[in-house]
Amino acid sequence: MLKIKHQSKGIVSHGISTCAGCALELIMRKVTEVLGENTIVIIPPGCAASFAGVGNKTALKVPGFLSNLENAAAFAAGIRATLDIKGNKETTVLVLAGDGATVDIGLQALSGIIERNDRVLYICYDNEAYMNTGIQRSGSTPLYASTTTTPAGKSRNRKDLMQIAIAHNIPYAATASIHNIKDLQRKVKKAMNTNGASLIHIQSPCPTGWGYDPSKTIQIARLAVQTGCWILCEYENGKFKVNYKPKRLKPLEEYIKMQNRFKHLSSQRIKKLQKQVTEYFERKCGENACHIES
Ligand SMILES: Cc1ncc(C[n+]2csc(CCOP(=O)(O)OP(=O)(O)O)c2C)c(N)n1
Ligand code: SF4
Ligand SMILES: [Mg+2]
Repeated sequence: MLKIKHQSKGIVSHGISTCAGCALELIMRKVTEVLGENTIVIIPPGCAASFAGVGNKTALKVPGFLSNLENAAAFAAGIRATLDIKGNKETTVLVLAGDGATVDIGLQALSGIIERNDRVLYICYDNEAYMNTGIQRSGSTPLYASTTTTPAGKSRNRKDLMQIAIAHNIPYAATASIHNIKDLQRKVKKAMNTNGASLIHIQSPCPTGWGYDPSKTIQIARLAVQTGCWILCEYENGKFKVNYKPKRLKPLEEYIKMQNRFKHLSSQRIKKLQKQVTEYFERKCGENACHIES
């Protein structure tokens, strides 16, 4: 069973300026609860920058840097190399980056740390758009989701970050969801103990950008997994496994009807999206992995 050290609680202060119901705040609290105080955090610009603080005040009890959007992983690699030269193997170097910083603007630096196998834990909190600058579409925005730069719905599929990491044969990579904190913390523990690069891709529901009631964040996260829109999986020692395969996927509509970013969808588009989600799920889990509830 996963044991969390009590002294590592409370690394993130209260009164953070994230929006009400923001999943990112919960992610930050639950990740640092596992990592403890012997951690250095690199955060690129984005909503997570609110943890780095304003002026001479910070919201974190651990040291860190606000990097550029394109080079959080390179910052982390430099810090890791310095710690290694000093003989410090214990400190965890963590990157906490958004999806834009990860799958688009910082992808090259991320690829670099995986190729060199730098012992850095890279966490991508994925709110599925460039939220901090006004909800612009990113490479991780799902098909048909409306953003300020795709008001009629995005016409492209999202990038598959796990697949990108697997193509590099990363020692450890996983996806996680905030509706299952136990699974998330188990994966953080594994990643922090990996002797090389590790990646955790966590879906981070965003009431402001997705347009839903802030009290529904956990429900939305759970529905994403139950409908197959977010697949819980791991890649370890060259082996891929899906952690949760529901016998029946819930219909996609249960997930998207709660969010304004999908409210413009015609029934034809919902059908197309359902087909895409089911096919993707089957590819990951093996054919006929599950049925759709009717
Ligand atoms: C090279 C570069 N381009 C654009 C920006 C402006 N910018 C700052 S934060 C941000 C959004 C980042 O999006 P994401 O990484 O998804 O994090 P989120 O805001 O969604 O938390 C952008 C575009 C920048 N800082 N650097
Ligand atoms: S815009 Fe979204 S991700 Fe950013 S702080 Fe608000 S709820 Fe969180
Ligand atoms: Mg984002």
